[in-house]
Amino acid sequence: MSREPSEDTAPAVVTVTGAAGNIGYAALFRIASGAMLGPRRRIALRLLEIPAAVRAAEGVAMELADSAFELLDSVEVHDDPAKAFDGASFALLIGAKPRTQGMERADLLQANSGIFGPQGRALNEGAAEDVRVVVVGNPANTNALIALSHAPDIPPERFTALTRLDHNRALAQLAAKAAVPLAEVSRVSIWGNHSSTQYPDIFHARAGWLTGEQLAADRAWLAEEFVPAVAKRGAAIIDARGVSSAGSAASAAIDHLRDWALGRDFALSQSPTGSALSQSPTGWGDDWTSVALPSPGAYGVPEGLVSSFPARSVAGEWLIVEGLSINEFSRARIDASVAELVAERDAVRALGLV
Ligand code: NAX
Repeated sequence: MSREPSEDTAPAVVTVTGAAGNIGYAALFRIASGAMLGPRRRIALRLLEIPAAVRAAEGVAMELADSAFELLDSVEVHDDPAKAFDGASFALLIGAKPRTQGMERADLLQANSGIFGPQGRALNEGAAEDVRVVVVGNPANTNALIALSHAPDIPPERFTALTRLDHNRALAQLAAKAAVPLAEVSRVSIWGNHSSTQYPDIFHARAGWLTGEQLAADRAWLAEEFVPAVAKRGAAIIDARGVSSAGSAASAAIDHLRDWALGRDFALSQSPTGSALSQSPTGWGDDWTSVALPSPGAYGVPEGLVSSFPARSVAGEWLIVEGLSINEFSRARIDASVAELVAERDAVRALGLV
């Protein structure tokens, strides 16, 4: 890594890949408006696209200029990862190769390694020392694994994958079920892969006065309605909109990086209902969020696998919530999702991609 950590007074370099795509378009304006790094941090945006979409990304850059964001220091458009990641403190890796009809998993992983391998190397060479990476492009967990394995000089825990959208979906579903405001729902966990095998765990949750055990008492509802509703919400959105989630995915990526960099105190200070919780030393109270990060071997997840855990960001680092009891219902589902991640990791290993 070539650069010193960025200072608060200097603009933060934020690199967004897939910048002309749906999620990129939904994310960039909010990042430039201060939703991610707060109302005082200036931002230098670097947009990375494939050559065929550079013109479209330049159009997005024109619209960003036309929005006259006071915090927006500069916008550059690149098709070269080395230039796009130079000095980056934040990287949203959104652009990825979608699965097309008839494509095998190995083909998908191979195609994405052609994106996330070089991007990992470019981050390794040029990113700022304090770089934080969130992989959004699917298969997000394994793409993050590929990227970090090409970035030996960056601590692996700086590479994360997005399961905050799944977390937010679970919060919304639970608030609706318990008929309480969303701000009264806490302690939900997403485990495993950002895929249909993911496991949204509510056994430790709270919704208003209801405890996790009370919420989960109806096991048929839990197994047949809640878990699939969260895991398959992406497909339901495609069914309704005709295109995949973009606004909610962008919003979740921004939540993820904001909490990671600034902590929960900051998020709550901006929220209409958060003032009481922000009295706790870390700002999290007894709440947490969900993040896919390289496993330290916690909760039986093999070390190094990029898997989703309940976590809190404290002083700029994600800390996995320790000591949660895992019952049989949860164990079976966590193990199934982790088995899928192991299979993906073994496939990329067999192809020599990590
Ligand atoms: P779009 O197809 O609208 O946009 C993707 C953009 O990435 C395109 O503009 C494309 O030119 C660009 N791109 C492709 N290869 C690139 C490369 N090597 N460097 C830079 N840019 C590149 O897709 P969009 O709807 O924005 O979704 C992006 C990714 O997010 C997909 O992989 C999608 O599956 C994934 N998602 C992940 C979610 C999550 O929670 N982790 C939820 C939403 C979404 O499904």
